Amino acid sequence: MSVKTLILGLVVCVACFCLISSIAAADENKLIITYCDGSRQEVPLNQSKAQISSLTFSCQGDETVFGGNTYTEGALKGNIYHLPPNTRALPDFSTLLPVGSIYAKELNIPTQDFMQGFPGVTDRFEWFGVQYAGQFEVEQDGIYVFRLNSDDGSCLYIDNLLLINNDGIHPARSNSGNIPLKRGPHQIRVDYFQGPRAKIALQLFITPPGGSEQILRFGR
Ligand SMILES: [Ca+2]
Repeated sequence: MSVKTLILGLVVCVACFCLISSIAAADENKLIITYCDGSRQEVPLNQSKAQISSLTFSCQGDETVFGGNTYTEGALKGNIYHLPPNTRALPDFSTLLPVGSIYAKELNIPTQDFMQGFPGVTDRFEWFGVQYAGQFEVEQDGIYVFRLNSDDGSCLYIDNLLLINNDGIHPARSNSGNIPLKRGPHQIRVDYFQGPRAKIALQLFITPPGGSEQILRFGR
């Protein structure tokens, strides 16, 4: 693959993903990619094909930090909403029309730059919301602890009961709650919104009885 082809492929990504601010050929064997956050990466030409495939995949919006566009059995389904600028708290999503949907096997977005976080079906980096809903199963009766970390606001509902309220505009912040659950399936809902830049975060953890904290996984 020639340097020209590589650069063309990457420029396509620049146009639709906006992670890269510039690309230059360092020499015959390397490219220098400068990302929008100012970081730089030297990519040897023999590894560039994989790099481009990865970036092109991102360009297609097929996988984002918030989930993918492909239906995945057992995954959380997230409906995405545009919010008015200066939204200060979670809206009542039932009064809004979604602009699209995504599927997520986990919510595991540690604090990161807002430029890396948008749900694919919209090009918004801020002022959007996602309402995730689905099911999870527990293997034994007992008290389960949940922890919800987010930037900005989020709320967790288990079996239609509000368990964690982490709403509002704020940097990454965790709130926890515990609930007795019977063995078997349970309904879950996570409401989230990204207000202003410059950071995003959304993580949902579970601690089973006698166990250690882990990211809650959905589907296979
Ligand atoms: Ca934010």
